[in-house]
Amino acid sequence: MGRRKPAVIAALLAALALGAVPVALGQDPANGGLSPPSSATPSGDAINELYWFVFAICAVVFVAVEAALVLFIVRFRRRQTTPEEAEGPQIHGNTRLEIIWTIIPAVILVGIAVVVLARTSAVQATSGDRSNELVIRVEAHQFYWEYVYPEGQIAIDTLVLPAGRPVKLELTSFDVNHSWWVPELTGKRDAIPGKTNELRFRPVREGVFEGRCAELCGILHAVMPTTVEVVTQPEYTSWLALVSGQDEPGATQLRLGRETWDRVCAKCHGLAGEGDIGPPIAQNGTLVNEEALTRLLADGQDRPGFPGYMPPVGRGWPAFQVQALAAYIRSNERLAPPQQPPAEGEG
Ligand code: HEC
Ligand SMILES: [Cu+2]
Repeated sequence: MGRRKPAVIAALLAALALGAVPVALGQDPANGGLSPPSSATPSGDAINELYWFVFAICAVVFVAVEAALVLFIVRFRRRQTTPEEAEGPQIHGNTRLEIIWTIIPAVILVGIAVVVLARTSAVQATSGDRSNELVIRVEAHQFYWEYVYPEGQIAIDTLVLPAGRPVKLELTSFDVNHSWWVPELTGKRDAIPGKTNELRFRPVREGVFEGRCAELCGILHAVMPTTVEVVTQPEYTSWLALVSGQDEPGATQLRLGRETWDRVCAKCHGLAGEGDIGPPIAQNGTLVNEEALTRLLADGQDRPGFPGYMPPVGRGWPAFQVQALAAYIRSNERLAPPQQPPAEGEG
C-alpha cells in the first residue's frame, strides 16, 4: 500500500468541504443554505439569534470531534512493522476522562436551555404592550386559509397587515390539522379542530412574505400556500375600506365571491368549473341554489362510486360568504346555469 494514500484522501475531503461552504452559507441565491431567512419581525430576529447560537456550539463540537477522529486515525494507525493480528494495549476505565466528557456536554446543554428559555418571550412576542394588538382569526380548511378581521371582513389565502402593529392570530381548523408557517415572520403554529392556538408577532418592515401549510393535510396540501402582505398603515386602512361591505350586494360582495371561487372551489374544480380533482360543475344547478349550496358546503359530499370526496369546505362560513359566492357565480356566464328565456310578451 502506498504511503501517499491517506494524504490524497485528506486532500480530497478538504476540497469537498471547502466546496460546500458557499452552498452552506447561502451564497447561491436560489438556496438559503444553512442560514434562516432574514426576518421581518422581532420574533424572527430572536429565532435567528437562537439558531446561530446553537449552530455555533454545534460547529465547535463538530470540528473538535472530527479533528480528534482524524488525528486518532492517523496517530494510531497500524504501522507496516506491526503484524496484522497484534492487539493494542488493553485499557479499562479512566475516571477523570469520563467525568470530563460527562460534565462538558451537560454544561453545554444546560447553557442552551437557559439561553432558549430566556429568549422564549421574545420569540413568542408575549412581552410588551398588547393594547394595540390586531386580532385576526385564522380558519384553516382543506385547502385554503380564511382570515377574519376584527370587523368581520374576510380574506382568503392572502393576509394584509399594517407594519409596526402587534398581531395576534387565533388559529383553528374546521377539518384536519393544518399548520401556519411564514418563515420570515415567526415560527409555525398548528391549527387544530376544536382548539384555538395563538401566534403573536410584530411585522416591522413592509414586504410580501410567502408561507405555507406545514402539516400534511390531504391531497392538495402542497397547494395550500399563504401570503402575508405587510403594508403601511394608510395602505392598510384603505385596503380595509375596500373589503368592507362584503355582506351587501355590490362590487365588494362580488369580489369576495370571486376570491372564494378562485381560491377555494377552483383548486379542485378548475377556474372555469371544468373539473380537475373534483367533477366539472360549471352550470351545475346547486351553485345558484343558496339553500342546497349551503348544505353541500357545510356537509361535504361523498357519492359512492365517485372517486374522491368533497370536504365540508364552507364549514363555519358566515351566510354572507355563501351569498357572495352565489352572486359571483350568477354573474359569471361560464359558471351560471343558463337562465330560462323570459316568457313571451314580457317586458
Ligand atoms: C378538495 C377539493 C374540493 C373543493 C375545494 C371543492 N370541491 Fe366541490 N367537489 C369535490 C369532489 C371530489 C366532488 C364530488 C364528490 C362526490 O360526489 O363524491 C365535488 C362535488 C361538488 C358538487 C356537486 C356536483 C354534483 O354533480 O353532484 C358541487 C356543486 C360542488 N362540488 C361545488 C363546490 C363549490 C362551490 C366549492 C367551493 C366553495 C367546492 N365544490 C370546493 C371536490 C372539491
Ligand atoms: Cu393544510
